[in-house]
Amino acid sequence: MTTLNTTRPGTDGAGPVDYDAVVIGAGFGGLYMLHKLRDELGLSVRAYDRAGGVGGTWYWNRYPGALSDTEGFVYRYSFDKDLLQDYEWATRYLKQPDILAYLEHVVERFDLAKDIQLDTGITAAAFDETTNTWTVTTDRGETVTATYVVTALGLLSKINMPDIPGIETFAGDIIHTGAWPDQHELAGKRVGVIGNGSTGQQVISAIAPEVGHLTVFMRTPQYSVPAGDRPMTADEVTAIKGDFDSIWDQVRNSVVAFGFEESAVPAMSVSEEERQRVFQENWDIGGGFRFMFGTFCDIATDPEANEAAASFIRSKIQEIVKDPEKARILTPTDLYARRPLCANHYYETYNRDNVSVADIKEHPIVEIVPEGVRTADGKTHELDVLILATGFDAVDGNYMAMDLRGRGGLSINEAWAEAPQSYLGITTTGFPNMFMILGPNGPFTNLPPSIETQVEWIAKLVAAAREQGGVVEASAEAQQGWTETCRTIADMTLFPQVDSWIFGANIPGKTKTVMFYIGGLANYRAQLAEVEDAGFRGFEFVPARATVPA
Ligand code: FAD
Ligand code: NA7
Repeated sequence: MTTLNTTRPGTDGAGPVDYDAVVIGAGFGGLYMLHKLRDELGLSVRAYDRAGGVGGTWYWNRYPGALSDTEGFVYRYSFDKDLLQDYEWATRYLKQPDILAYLEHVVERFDLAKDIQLDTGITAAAFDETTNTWTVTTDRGETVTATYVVTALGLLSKINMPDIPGIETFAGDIIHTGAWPDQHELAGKRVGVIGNGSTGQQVISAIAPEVGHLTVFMRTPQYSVPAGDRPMTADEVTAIKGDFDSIWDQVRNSVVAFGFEESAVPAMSVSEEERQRVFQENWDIGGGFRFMFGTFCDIATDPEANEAAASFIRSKIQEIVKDPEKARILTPTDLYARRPLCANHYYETYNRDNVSVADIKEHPIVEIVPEGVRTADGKTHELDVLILATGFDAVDGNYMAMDLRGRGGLSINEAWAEAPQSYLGITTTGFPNMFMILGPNGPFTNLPPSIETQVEWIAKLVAAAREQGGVVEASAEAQQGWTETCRTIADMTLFPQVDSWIFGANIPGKTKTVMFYIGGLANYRAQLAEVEDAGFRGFEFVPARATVPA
C-alpha cells in the first residue's frame, strides 16, 4: 500500500494532513469546489474521480442522443463573468460532447488538472476523532489524509443494472447508457431498449433511423413533450450574453431555475379554451419543465390541474402515433408527476416501420437468453444489442457504495439505514468536516445554479470552521428539522404519489422516502442565508484542540 504522508501541519490544530481538503468527483460540482477551495480559500486540495476524464455525468453518458434538457444558456456556471462571455454555444439544448468540451475548457481555464487524479475510485473515507482528520483510501491502494472531505459524487451517477434472470447469457452486447463506450456501431443491427425515461426517450429517438430494427421494452409509459431543440442564431447568443446579469438573477430567484418565468396562474382559473391555448403554446415552444411549471402554477400540486395537462399530452399521443396498439402502450394513465420529460420527435419515432414496442407491463420480461429477451407471452425478441436505459440508484447510491465512516466508526450505511438524511442537503450528522454537493434533500432544480449555491456556501462554512479553529458538524436536531421541512413540502405536491427515482422508488428494495427539497431555489437560497446570518444555526463548531488528546 502506498501511503502519501507529507505530514504538513494541519489546519486549525488538526493533526498533520496531506491535504487541507479532498474532493471526490470531477463533474460540475467537484470542479467548482476544487477551484473555490484552492483559488479563493488558498487551501491545498486533491480531487479524485474514478472516471478517465473530467465531466462527471457528461463523461459517462455518451449514448447517442445524449442531451441536456435544461436550455444551454443556463446549463453552465455563472460564477465567472468572463467565462460566460467567452464561451459559445450553438443549439438550444446542449449535446453531451458540447457539455464535456465546456467542462474540459473550465479545467484548462482555471488550471485545475494538476490537482485532479483521474482513474482513481475512492473506496473508503474515515474520520479519526483523535486527530480530527479524514483518511481517504483509493482503489489504487493509496491513503491520504485531509481536514475536509467534499463529496461531489453525483446524484444521477451510480447506474441501475436490472437484475433480470439470464442477463449474463446474452450473446450480443449489453450496454448501460450511463457507461457508454466511446465507439459502438448500431447501424443495421437489431437493437432492444429497456427503459423510457429521459435517457430512454433520447436514445430511442436518436438511434431509430440508423438501426435495422428497434424494440422498445416499455413497463411504464411516461408523459413527454417536444424538446424544441434548434440551432441558436449568433444574434440570440449575443442578446443572451448582454443580459446575463438579469438572467442569473431571475434563475436564482425562481423555483426550478430553468431560465423561464414560472406561471402564477392556476389551471382551473381560466377557461377550457384558454387552458388548451396555453398548453399548445408551450408544447410548440418545447421543454419538459417549461410545460409543467411555465403553463400553470399548480400542475404539480392540484390533481385537477394535473389531469388537464396529462390529458392534453395523452391527446397528442393519440394524434401523433398512427398505430392504435402502439398508441395504447405509449399512453400513460397515472399522474403527471415524475421528472417532466421532453425529447426530440419522440412519439413520431414510433411511426417508423422499424420500431416496435413491447408492453412489458402486460407481458413482463421473463429472462434474457443468448438470442434476446423472452417475455411472458412466450415470445423471444431476437437482438444483437440490448441497451439498458434503466436509470440510476439516485442521490445516495454512490455514498452507500463507499465505506464512509464518521464519528465512532459510524458507517453511512448505518446512519442512513432508514433513509438518507442531511442538514440543508450539504452535511450529515455524525460526519464532521464532510460536505456534500447535491446530497440527500438538496434542491430539485436545474442543477448548475444549485451546485454553485452549495459550493459557495460550503466554502463559507469551511472558512467559518477555520476561523473557529476546529471541526464543524450539523446537529441531530437541525438535520431532523430539515428532513421534516423537506417531507412537508414534498407532501404538498403530487410527486410522492408516483414511484420514481425522485423518491428512491425506482430501485427494488430501496426505501421510498423524501430525497429532495422541492421548495425551489429561491427559497433554498433564503434558507441558507438565514442559517448563515444566524451564525450558521444548526451547526456545532468544536475547537479541534478540545478533542485532540494532550
Ligand atoms: P456528476 O456529474 O454525476 O459527477 C460525479 C462524479 O463523481 C462522477 O464522475 C463519478 O465518477 C465520481 N464518483 C462518484 N463516486 C466516486 C468515488 N467513490 N470515487 C471516485 N469518483 C467517484 N441536470 C440538469 O440540471 N439539467 C439537465 O439537462 C440534465 N441532464 C442530464 C442528463 C443525463 C443523461 C444525466 C445522467 C443527468 C442529467 N442531469 C441534468 C443531472 C446531472 O447529473 C447534473 O446536472 C450535473 O452534471 C451533476 O454534476 P455533479 O458534479 O454533481 O455530479
Ligand atoms: P429513469 O427515469 O429512472 O427511467 C428508467 C427507465 O427504465 C424507466 O422507464 C423504468 O421503468 C425502466 N426500468 C428500470 N428497471 C427496469 C426493469 N428491471 N425492467 C424494465 N424496465 C425497467 O432513468 P433515466 O436514465 O431515463 O433518467 C434519470 C434522470 O437522468 C433523468 O430524469 C434526467 O435527469 C437524467 P419503470 O418506470 O420503473 O416502470
